[in-house]
Amino acid sequence: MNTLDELVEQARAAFAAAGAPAALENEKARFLGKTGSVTELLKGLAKLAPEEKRVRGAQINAAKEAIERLLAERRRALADAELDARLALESIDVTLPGRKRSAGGIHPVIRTWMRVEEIFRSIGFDVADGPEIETDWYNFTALNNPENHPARSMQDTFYVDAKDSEGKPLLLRTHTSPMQVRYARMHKPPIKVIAPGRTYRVDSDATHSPMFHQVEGLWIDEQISFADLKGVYTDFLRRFFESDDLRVRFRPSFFPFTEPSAEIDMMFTSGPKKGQWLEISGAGQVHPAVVRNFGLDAERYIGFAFGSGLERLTMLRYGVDDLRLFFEGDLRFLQQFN
Ligand code: 2U9
Repeated sequence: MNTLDELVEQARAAFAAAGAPAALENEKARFLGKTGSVTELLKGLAKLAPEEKRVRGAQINAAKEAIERLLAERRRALADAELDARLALESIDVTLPGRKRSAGGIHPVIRTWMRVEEIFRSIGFDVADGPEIETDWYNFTALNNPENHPARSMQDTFYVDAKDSEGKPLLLRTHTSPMQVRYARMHKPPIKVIAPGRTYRVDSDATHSPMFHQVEGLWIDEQISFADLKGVYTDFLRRFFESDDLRVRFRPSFFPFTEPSAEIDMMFTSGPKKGQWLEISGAGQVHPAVVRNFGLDAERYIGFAFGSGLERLTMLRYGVDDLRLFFEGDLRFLQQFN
């Protein structure tokens, strides 16, 4: 083997031994760089006679081209190996299950809200809507709440940093009643309306949330009585809880906006809560002062009202024992309702 062939073989061995692109480029410099062996051989040509120079020059160039080919091959092999290694590392397992984008669901309290609307609409009640930020008059005064009533204090009511046209601070409604006052002032009797919605009170513990939901009802006509209220509410509860023999009783109570007032209790006659009286709502005959605030003659018109917490109705219907579950946003809880 002549020295040029040996040089090519040395380059082949050196390139093969280079395990990474950087090492390969170092080996390239040893053969083809400015002071590399091939370059040195080419420099030596200057000393030769013209004929010898031509023959030797061609031989050296052939060796140089062979080394360049070996270098290109090795570069490609190393690049391929690097790509293979990356592909193996980043490979996608196409047999894995896809990431699901799951559909949202209806919150259990909203489900109750929808159910309550459907039942009351079916017996001729309209559904009122209204603002969550209210004036003092609609939330308290129109509902016969005395000026010094504790519910009006900052400890019980969220006040907003803005005033109404009378200069009184606006507030987050503490019940859905103001919607009914607005409705009653805009409609003529007979009035049959429910007002479901969000309400706010400064209260937060295991059984109270600062934001909760209520549904209230108002029925104003000339010839109605507590018996009508009891009939309507019993029908509602039986349909809501899908229990035809559910029992209902009224107990005396007090609210500023009704006189007389009552607590409504109900009792299941089957199921896990069978035989226990459960407080479910409040009710009463609308106070004459409130009827006058609708712009109506309190001697001619009589009104009945009721109110219930949508969370309470939901807890009893589904057997949920902790109010906080409704507000934590835990999908393990919420998914059970969809
Ligand atoms: C007007 C006049 C009277 C609505 C009523 C109740 C009794 C009542 C509570 C039950 C639990 C609210 O969610 S709760 O804390 N409500 O007990 N609500 S009578 O009376 C009205 C409503 C509107 C114009």
